[in-house]
Amino acid sequence: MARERGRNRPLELASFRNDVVAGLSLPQKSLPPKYFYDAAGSRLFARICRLPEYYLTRAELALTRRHLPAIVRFAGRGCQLVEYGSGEGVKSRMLIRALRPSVYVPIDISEDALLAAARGLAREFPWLRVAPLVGDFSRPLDIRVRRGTPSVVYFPGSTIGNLAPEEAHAFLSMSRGVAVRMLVGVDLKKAPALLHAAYNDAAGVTAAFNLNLLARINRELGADFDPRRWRHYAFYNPAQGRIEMHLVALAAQRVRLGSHRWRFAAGETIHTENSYKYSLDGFRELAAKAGFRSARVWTDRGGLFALHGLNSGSGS
Ligand code: SAH
Ligand code: AVI
Repeated sequence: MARERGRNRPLELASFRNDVVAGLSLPQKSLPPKYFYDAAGSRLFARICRLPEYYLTRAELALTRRHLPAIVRFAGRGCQLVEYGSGEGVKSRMLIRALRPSVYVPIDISEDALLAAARGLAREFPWLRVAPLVGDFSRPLDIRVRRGTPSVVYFPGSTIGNLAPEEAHAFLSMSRGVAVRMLVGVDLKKAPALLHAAYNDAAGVTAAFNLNLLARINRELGADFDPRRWRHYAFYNPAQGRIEMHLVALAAQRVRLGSHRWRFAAGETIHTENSYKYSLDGFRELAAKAGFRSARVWTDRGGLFALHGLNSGSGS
């Protein structure tokens, strides 16, 4: 298994610290969702995917299984497959088996989860060249693909929904430099009650995932958040078309990180994640603005989730 490490720990820690300090200094305190995914956060996310309320993973797996021959015809067997936010690689397996890519480049910010998944795939598919890349897809990455073989970007899970529309636009524009075709998994707009349940599961796993962010800031940056004094809060914001996740201070408190101090009033929140939901046309419009033509779209029988097949506007 070829391996590229795009990481430099002291630099990574410095940007984590800078992002936390900047986010907690805003009028609406906020933290970037990419920091959910340390080893503990990735394990919690894997549990979220198996929750009865979290329909997203099951719906996307079902639609991929159902439309696999058409998806493979669209992507093209033997392509170079680049996957952003690959995580555990549950959906990747199905695609790899059917597509037989010449190389598979999974990219993820969560090093432990990425390398464990890459090792598992390399064992399961001995014929496959797996070239994992630890990195942040919100920045330009040095992705080594060969000229002459079409590259296909796979971005499942509705991770694109965690980007604000302008960030999603920037991401798609950047991907045009890598891919002739894209397969993007997108959660669809639906009844708010279903969305609410998916982000407020009865077992409290999503709450633990959200609260782990404070524990991670303590562990890695030496802050003194008391996670017991915070509560998970997630709701659908219909005007913005997104689920918002926050952490609510249960009482007035102060938090310290090195020389930085923040006061929190009782009930004040830290905004930790957005999860945008798109109509089919809403996503097509976003893709078109970034220069992609929507060629195909596949949905599950319940109409919960969509997989968009996009062509880069160059007609390749
Ligand atoms: N694709 C999987 C996992 C989705 S969870 C699925 O469909 O189930 C989102 C994944 O994206 C996680 O593995 C997380 O570590 C990764 N991720 C989140 N933000 C990232 C970023 N900025 N750069 C790279 N990976 C990121
Ligand atoms: C990774 N991402 C698409 C998930 C989502 O649904 O927005 C992250 C998540 N947050 C809470 N539950 C799951």
